[in-house]
Order: sequence, then C-alpha cells, then structure tokens
Amino acid sequence: MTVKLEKIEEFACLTLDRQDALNALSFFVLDEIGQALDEVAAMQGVRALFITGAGNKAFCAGADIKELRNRSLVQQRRGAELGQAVFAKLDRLPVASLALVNGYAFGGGLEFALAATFRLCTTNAVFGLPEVKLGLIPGYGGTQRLPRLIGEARALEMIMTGRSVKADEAQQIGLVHRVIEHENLLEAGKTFARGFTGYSLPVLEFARRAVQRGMDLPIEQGLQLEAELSTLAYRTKDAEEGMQAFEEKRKSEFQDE
Ligand code: DAK
Repeated sequence: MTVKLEKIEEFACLTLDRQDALNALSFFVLDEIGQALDEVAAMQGVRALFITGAGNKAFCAGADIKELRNRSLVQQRRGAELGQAVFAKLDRLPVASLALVNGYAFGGGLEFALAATFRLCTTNAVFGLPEVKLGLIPGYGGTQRLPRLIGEARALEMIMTGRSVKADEAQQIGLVHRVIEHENLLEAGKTFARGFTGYSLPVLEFARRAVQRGMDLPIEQGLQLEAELSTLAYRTKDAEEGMQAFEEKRKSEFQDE
C-alpha cells in the first residue's frame, strides 16, 4: 500500500507513503488515492480530511516521471483525465480537506494540494510546477487551480519559469494559510480545522460549494447559486437551532441536519 488512510480523532488522514520516490504519484498511487477518497466520503464521524506525505522530506514530488515516457497519446490523455478525476473527487468531498505539506510539493504534488480546501506547510516546504523543465505542462489541474488561488500573473510566472517558492513566499502569495514547524504540523492542522468543524457539516458544505462553484461562474449566476444555497441552509434543522440558541443566549448544539 502506498496510500495509508486512518482515523485520527474526528478526522480522516490520508498519507502518501512511497518515500523512496519522494511520494511520487504513479498511476497506481493515483488509483489508490481515488479509492481512499471514496472511503472517506463513506466514513462516519469524520469532520475533515488531512492529506500529507510520509517522512520529513516530501509531501509529493509530482507525477512519477519514470512512468511518463513511452506512452501513447491516448494513454497520456487517459492519465491526465485520471489525475484530474481523482483530484476533482477531493474538491467535491462532502467534508473540507487540509493539505499538510511537509516538504517538496512539485508538479502533481502541488496540484493535489491545490485541490484541497486549505493548505498548511512546514518551514522546509517548497512548492513548484516544474513541468516546463521536462518539456511538459501541468496536467492534473495546475493551470486552472493555481491562477484561481494566487492570481493569473503569479501563476503564469510559476508555470512558465518553473520557479519554486519556499514556505514564507507561499504564505505571502496566499498559496498556504500557515507555516508550521515540522513536529507540530498535525496538531496545527487539527487546530486550524477545529476553527470550523464544530459547525453544521451540511451548512459548511453549502458555504464551500457557493464559494468554489461560484468562482467558476459569472457573478449573476454565482449570486443565484448563493441565493439557492443560502435558502437551503436556512431550511436545515441546524439553522433553526443556531437562531434559537442565539435568542436563548446559549451555545448551539448542531446535529448536522
Ligand atoms: N518521479 C519519480 N521519481 C522521483 C520523482 C518523481 N517526480 N522525484 C524524485 N524521485 C526519486 C528520484 O529519482 C530518487 O530515486 P533514486 O534515484 O534514489 O532511485 C529519489 O526519488 C530521491 O530523489 P532525489 O535523489 O532527486 O532527491 P533530492 O533531494 O536530490 O532532490 C527533488 C529532490 C524533489 C528536488 C528532486 O527529486 C526532483 O527535482 N524531483 C522531480 C520533481 C519534478 O520535476 N516533479 C514534477 C514532475 S511532472 C501528464 C502531463 C504532465 C504531468 C503528468 C501527467 N499527462 C498528460 C498524463 C506532469 C506532472 C508532474 O508532476
């Protein structure tokens, strides 16, 4: 197994564990990630997902370069579609995800982290889309998600120069939310996640969908989506509980309903 899935308190934690290749994404690993994400979607009592890499050197050094050669165009196309489909599963999980980036996040590794809802990293983390150096361009969503996150100009620079970005700069440009010492990364992830996991899960999902799907729409349609999802949120039992708790000056007890 190159992908480990475990439950840690109220969280699921997916660890890429292929340290001899810096946790690179072979097609086998991509398949295993896809299966693990299906399991997460079906798990009870999980309020957020963490994704990280085994060891203290790499989160993930990208697609397995050794596997990319001598493939037909059809195989390459299917490979790109597989990577995109697996990362889309992460994007669409019912719970939010946090990439805990503990070292190199290159190519497909950065693309994996970009598909997560949030990103925290260690002080030794390095981010990059170095595909141009191989005569390639990103194929697992990087050309689409990176500009949406850090803006077109910065994304174009990273993609066209292949320049890597260290932790401090990554935080400054909004690629990561926090930079953490390696030994504290998981605890920092829990603290960050608990900033929202106490709220109603369906309501959080509506909020995430409104923002993330809305980013892909013209503003009029985005506002319409917001009107629909905010009305749906209003109809949950948790909205009733939240507003009643406010009136009674007590803490809400949400039931995820
Ligand atoms: N793939 C396979 N093996 C890798 C790897 C990778 N991406 N990255 C590292 N390794 C392996 C190394 O080959 C080495 O193995 P051995 O030689 O010991 O057998 C081992 O991991 C340790 O790596 P290093 O010895 O290189 O370690 P260093 O500390 O010296 O350097 C490094 C660390 C991260 C700077 C370096 O390993 C590196 O530059 N790695 C490559 C990073 C990279 O370029 N990643 C982006 C890959 S491209 C698609 C289109 C495009 C793509 C995919 C699909 N389709 C159309 C289907 C492109 C996606 C990409 O991600």
